[in-house]
Amino acid sequence: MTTPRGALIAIEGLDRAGKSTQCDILLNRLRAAGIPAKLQKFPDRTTPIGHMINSYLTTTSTNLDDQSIHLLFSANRWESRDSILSTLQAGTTLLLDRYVYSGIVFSAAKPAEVIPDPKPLSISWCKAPDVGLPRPDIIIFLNIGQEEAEKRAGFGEERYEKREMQEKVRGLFERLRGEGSGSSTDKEDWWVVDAGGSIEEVAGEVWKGVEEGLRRVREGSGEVR
Ligand code: T5A
Ligand code: NA
Repeated sequence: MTTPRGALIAIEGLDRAGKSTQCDILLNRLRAAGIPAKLQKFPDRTTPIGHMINSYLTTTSTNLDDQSIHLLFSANRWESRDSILSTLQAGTTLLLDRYVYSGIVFSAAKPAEVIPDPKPLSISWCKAPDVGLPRPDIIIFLNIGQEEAEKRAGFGEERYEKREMQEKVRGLFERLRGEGSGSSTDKEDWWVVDAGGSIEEVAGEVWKGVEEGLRRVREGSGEVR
């Protein structure tokens, strides 16, 4: 008998919504439920491309034009494509801490003052380089108000963590939830969670979304673990 494949679960949301916190909890919860699971974070700052991205995000001295940094974020996902597919194939569920959706909205949201030559990147241009990457089975979106996000530790330390940019990101995520990423012919289903509650409350809602998503996938194709 062949091993059923693992599920691909993307956790998305605004900066400081609690994605990494929730990914760790979910990873343990899946394992406790007997589902082999792994975690992959994007950007993956450990690779040579990831080092460039990290330096762009954390220093103002690294200047890259908007198109170049957008393509680096995408390339940073493409360099993981084979390992994503082989992980799923081996029957392991894979959690992604951010994925193509962050890639699209953050680049398209850049306000004029971040770029010297203010030509915002179009959503369709931003979607193109990620077309062909594995499509998540489940997308969990952590929704948080700007005021709450700003109260959380570390907000404002990196390049995009500014109120105006974050408001733009919020609007573009809403648009993307409506129209899909374009990397597949079907529109993706998003499970939206209010991330303003306590860590435990949010974890409970995330788990509901994952259980619901796994049920839907199993009923649809029956192939997922
Ligand atoms: N980006 C990313 C692009 O532009 N293009 C791309 O293709 C991709 C993939 C860095 C930036 O890169 C951009 C988006 C970002 O601007 P990152 O490395 O994911 O992306 O950023 P991080 O700084 O790691 O993550 P975030 O700022 O988004 O934070 P998280 O993961 O949402 O939040 P987390 O879990 O680290 O929690 C933040 C703080 O809040 C507390 C935590 O303890 C922590 O102190 N917290 C809570 N406090 C109260 N109540 C709760 N429910 C809480 N949950 C967490
Ligand atoms: Na994070």
